[in-house]
Amino acid sequence: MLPDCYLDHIAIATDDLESTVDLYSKLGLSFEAKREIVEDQKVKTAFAAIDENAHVELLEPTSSDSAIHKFIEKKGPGIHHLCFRVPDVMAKQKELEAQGMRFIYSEPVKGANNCLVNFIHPKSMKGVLTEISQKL
Ligand code: CMX
Repeated sequence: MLPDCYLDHIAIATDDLESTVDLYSKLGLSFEAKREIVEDQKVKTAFAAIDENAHVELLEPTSSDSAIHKFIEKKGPGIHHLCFRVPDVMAKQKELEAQGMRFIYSEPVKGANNCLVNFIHPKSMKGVLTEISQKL
């Protein structure tokens, strides 16, 4: 049985999705053919499975006001966030907010791969932007 919280993906910000797909493919990862544009987040994504649960997610900004564009401008391409799968994202958000953690959105929003997601601010997670996600 799966635990109540497990790694879903490691997200990497890039300014060139396809050349980064090529790079990680050289390591031996197999990317899904699908590329998804997440309109709410202004990103284009590519996923490769690491094991039966965890993936690498590559993120390319689709607009200059995307959080990913801002991140790359400031820090350059690199690891952007970790995402953990939970059974109920709103319940987990309420539980963590009650313990003082700061979320980016007041309510979960739509993420890639038909998921409901929210992000814990890096300041509440020792410098790591952390997404929680629930499969719809
Ligand atoms: N990881 C760790 N720290 C980060 C960070 C990241 N990815 N992005 C920003 N920060 C840090 C900054 O360095 C800054 O730290 P200091 O104050 O010590 O300098 C602090 O967070 C605040 O940064 P900021 O520049 O004031 O804020 P930004 O405008 O860069 O916004 C954040 C940061 C996290 C609020 C914003 O990126 C956000 O809303 N993220 C959630 C949505 C998102 O990331 N979407 C893209 C992924 C979508 C997907 O997976 O589908």
